[in-house]
Amino acid sequence: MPQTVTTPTPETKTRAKPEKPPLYKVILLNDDFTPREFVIAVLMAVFRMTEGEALGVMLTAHRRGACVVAVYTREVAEEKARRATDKGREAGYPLAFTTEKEV
Ligand code: NFA
Repeated sequence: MPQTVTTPTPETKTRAKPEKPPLYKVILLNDDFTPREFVIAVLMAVFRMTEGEALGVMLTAHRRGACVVAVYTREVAEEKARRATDKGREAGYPLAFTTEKEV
């Protein structure tokens, strides 16, 4: 007679865990030429910030040299940094946004 082997059902199921995508910071860099109001307008348009949020980020970059604007997946971070930097260039300003992988 062949034996019937019953494997106990584990109470906690083990699943292949989808890894979280790495996140990237978008960083606003200070410069001496871009007008404050222009920086605020770009932050509001590209990063969907309120005027108050944009003012805070702009002032932090102005005082400290740089400020983290927001965190996204790599494609979104790079696209937003590029669009925001392009808005400055189109207006003749050296405004710059970079991206940096979160540790
Ligand atoms: N430092 C710029 C000025 O005084 C303002 C600025 C802030 C530019 C943050 C770029 C980033 N007009």
